Amino acid sequence: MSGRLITLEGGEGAGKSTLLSGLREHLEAAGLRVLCTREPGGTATGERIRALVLDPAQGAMAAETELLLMFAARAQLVREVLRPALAAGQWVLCDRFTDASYAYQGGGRGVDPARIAELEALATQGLKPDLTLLLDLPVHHGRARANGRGAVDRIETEDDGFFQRVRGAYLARARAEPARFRVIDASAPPAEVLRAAIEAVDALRDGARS
Ligand code: Z5A
Repeated sequence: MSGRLITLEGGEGAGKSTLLSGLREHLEAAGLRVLCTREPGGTATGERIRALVLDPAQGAMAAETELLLMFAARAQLVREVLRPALAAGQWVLCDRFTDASYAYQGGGRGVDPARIAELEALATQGLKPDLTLLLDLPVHHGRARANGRGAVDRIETEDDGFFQRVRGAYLARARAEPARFRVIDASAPPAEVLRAAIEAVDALRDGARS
């Protein structure tokens, strides 16, 4: 039996981590084996790449360098964690995946999406999420939430224009693949965001059973 890959996406402060723990509880209560992971990261190699790519002390980084580092971490995660977990029948909740590269490095930094697609083919070996939950909210709203946390990573130092382009790229991807994406209003209270996500996940479970 093969598992399912569910990815959580959105701008900063959208509430992915909050939603992830609620979804995990829901799926485990339904008797499924759940694995939670994140990008960049999720493996020893990936976590070292994360520390490098998000370190504010790193200063300016070429867009291509940033993109390659994201995909280096992803290639490791796919081989070391995602493929084995899915093959063992686990349901994987992943905090960000390839859509984030199209949104941040494509939309935000202006890298040609055709170049990103080439790296996607190499790094993911055709692995696509079964469901992507896009937590959407106005940029200023998400930034206000994230700023409340204190420490700011290297990418969070970008201006509002960057994050508007990120949001636009995410929404364009959701429009292009409506069967895979579920766009959720992330400005709603946490319980409502979780309810909308559970509805989408349960539809996937029903599909998996039939
Ligand atoms: N990145 C990239 O550029 N390219 C790539 O390919 C990949 C990633 C994979 C790390 O991501 C960075 O890497 C990210 C994109 C880039 N950079 N930026 N910016 P990350 O996911 O680790 O970091 P993040 O985007 O900064 O996530 P976050 O700020 O930690 O947000 P979150 O997990 O979505 O939110 P949260 O921690 O659940 O909630 C934030 C706060 O809001 C917290 O106080 C909550 O209690 C509160 N909250 C949550 N939900 C609600 C609702 N519904 N109402 C009110 N308050 C809420």
